[in-house]
Amino acid sequence: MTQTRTRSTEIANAFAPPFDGQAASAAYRSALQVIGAAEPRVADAIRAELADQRASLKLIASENYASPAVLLTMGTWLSDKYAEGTVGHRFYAACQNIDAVERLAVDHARALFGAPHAYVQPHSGIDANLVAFWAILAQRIESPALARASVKHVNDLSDADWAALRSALGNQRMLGMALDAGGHLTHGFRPNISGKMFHQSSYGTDAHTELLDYAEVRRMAREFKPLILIAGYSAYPRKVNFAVMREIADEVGATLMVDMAHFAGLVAGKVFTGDFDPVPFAHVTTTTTHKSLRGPRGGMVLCQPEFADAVDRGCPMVLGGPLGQVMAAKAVALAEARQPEFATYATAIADNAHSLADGLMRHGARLVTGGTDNHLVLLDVTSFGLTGRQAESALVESGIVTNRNAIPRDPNGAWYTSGVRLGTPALTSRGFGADDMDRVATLIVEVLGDTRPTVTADGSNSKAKYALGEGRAARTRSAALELLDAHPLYPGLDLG
Ligand code: DSN
Repeated sequence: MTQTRTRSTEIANAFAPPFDGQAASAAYRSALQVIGAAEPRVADAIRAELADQRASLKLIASENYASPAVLLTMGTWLSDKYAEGTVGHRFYAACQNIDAVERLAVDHARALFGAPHAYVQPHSGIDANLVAFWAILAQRIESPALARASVKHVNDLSDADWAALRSALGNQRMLGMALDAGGHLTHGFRPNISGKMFHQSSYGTDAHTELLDYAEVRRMAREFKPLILIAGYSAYPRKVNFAVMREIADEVGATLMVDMAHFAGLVAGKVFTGDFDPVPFAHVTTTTTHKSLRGPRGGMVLCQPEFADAVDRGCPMVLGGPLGQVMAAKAVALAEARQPEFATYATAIADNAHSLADGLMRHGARLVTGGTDNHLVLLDVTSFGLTGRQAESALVESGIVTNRNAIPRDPNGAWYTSGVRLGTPALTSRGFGADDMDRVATLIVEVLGDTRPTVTADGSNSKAKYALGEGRAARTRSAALELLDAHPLYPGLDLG
């Protein structure tokens, strides 16, 4: 009886977990009442964020919409507990409930990805990468140094041996994908801590095809001899063959680390299988949990057994206390991703990216690599006479939220850029299909085709200022709203 009543209020689209609209509305109305009594401006911002997200086409490739179950799990007293250490081995008492949720998240992660070991404490992707770097350094540099000195713990090293070890830890090499080819700042670039830790070199993409050139990666790896070969990206629109990357790593004695933050959902949903699934090939795989995986904001590390102990020392080595409420939400999201419907969702993400790419190219737009086989498209906006910054702003003004992004060998640098990155995970969660994405492509081209750079006093084009054609933003916003209304965000959720 109860089940029948619950089902009658469940609202779903084909690509998102169903939820009880009445129950979720009641939960959020009550929560906002309680929050509003303490600081009304925060309650207002929470309400406004839902309204804003409902009213725009979200094409930021790294964002998504987590389910109400995932979101509600984060607003609980699991937040109030300190739980440094690992399941069953805590530095604090009374961690039985944190143990329960962390164990669940770990079990779901291992089963979902077929990973020998999972560590679900990282608070973000950067944290997950730091845990991975230090686990690799601990396993490959620190452990042999302890063995050579015949001691078990760093505290037992002589001052001279400790100084030698610190110097060795700070003198290792990392090879990763170049930023303007789609790599990520945490893969050894100077502004990030990883670039200050490692001597880094990066592989780009082929000048003509803009595709990853494995022969070039191999040549560089042989010459550079990195301790860590990193694969993974945040703006490369293609699959990576991880079997080949592992072969290269093995050949030069490197540890293969894959950062699958962007495409974890495609791995979980079996869009990327065989040589394109990183988990069996990488020694260590890192991810965020909030992008295509559609979980709470956070990170995670998967690894082969030889790195498990070192990875589990992530907190307190590089992380602050684990967030019990977020680990619990990771368990919920991973349980959702283990449902067969998640594979349907993941397939739709990739199909939608194809449709978006085809639509853009049909209108004459140039895409980096000429297309996509994952969840993102990198649009070169130079043919519209715009910088990435102008394109990003004109699109946002028209109700289409994207982010500017460098393209390979970008003439406009990393701030203004010459590209816009578009991703389909979020709109797919709303139930958008291939035809809808084709319509979105048309809207994007209409806006960019109707945007002109402002001419500055010296007669050159501004890189930031622009003008949109009369009425363009309003027309596109209204066309976008038609699409958005047909695919409501959190249907049945009414804040009152
Ligand atoms: N911020 C994420 C992205 O947008 O790709 C990665 O850090």
